[in-house]
Amino acid sequence: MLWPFWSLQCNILAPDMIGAVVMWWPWLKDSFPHQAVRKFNSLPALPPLPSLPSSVMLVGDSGVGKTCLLVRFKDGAFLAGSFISTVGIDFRNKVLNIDGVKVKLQIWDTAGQERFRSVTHAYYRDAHALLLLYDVTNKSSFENIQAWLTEIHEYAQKDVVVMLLGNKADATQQRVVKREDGEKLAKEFGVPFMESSARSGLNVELAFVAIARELKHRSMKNPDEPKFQLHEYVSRETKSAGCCKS
Ligand SMILES: Nc1nc2c(ncn2[C@@H]2O[C@H](COP(=O)(O)OP(=O)(O)OP(=O)(O)O)[C@@H](O)[C@H]2O)c(=O)[nH]1
Ligand SMILES: [Mg+2]
Repeated sequence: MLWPFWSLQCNILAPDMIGAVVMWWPWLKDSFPHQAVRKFNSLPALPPLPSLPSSVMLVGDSGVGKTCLLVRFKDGAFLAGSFISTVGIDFRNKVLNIDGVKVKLQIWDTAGQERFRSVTHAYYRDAHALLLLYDVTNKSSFENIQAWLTEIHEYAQKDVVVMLLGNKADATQQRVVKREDGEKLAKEFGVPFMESSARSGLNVELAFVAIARELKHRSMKNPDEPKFQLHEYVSRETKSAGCCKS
């Protein structure tokens, strides 16, 4: 008994419904994205990016350019003028965003002078990474690298990340250490290597980014992520930048 009544209602309502949808379609269509945005906005705020604190130490003979390298990285400037040797130890912080992860670098600028060596020794243990510098215009700073590595093995953690930097690559006239010699030494000790210049900025950012990537990879330990190869990354990036010719 209800059937005729229901079919009658459908016949009356259906054309009205279709008409209504057609009439209101522009409004309905436009309102969907707004709804979506409103829903999205009402979601709770995303948690802040994870942050990894990492301690990096700059080591090497006095005058190789440790302080200048740090100032170039932190402030993007070169400390020209008279050389003021670091007394004891100093530090600066810089946060890098590595693939969505904040890597908070605490960078320790050590004094290269012999008389401060005991101060430096006390800080090795807490370092996650070491940037070991020599000066391409100073042969003895290069010859002392082996002694620095011995000291690092004695005082630093076993798994500390070490990278060798031949600094002052801009000083072509005064150069006494060839890039190939730096590469050879680094290969011998199994550490990544690049030449840098605090004056021109060559490879300064890259050196710290490479270290940050390695430290991030070590602490995240994401099994889905392919293993980060610091040596390969450094040689690929330095080659692609065409950086090391001088
Ligand atoms: N041409 C050139 N000069 C540089 C470069 N980096 C540093 N210098 C100069 O080298 C001198 C020593 O630089 P610093 O950064 O103070 O050396 P350091 O290694 O911190 O020395 P200590 O604090 O005594 O251990 C300064 O006169 C700088 O101007 C560079 O990349 N190129
Ligand atoms: Mg210094």
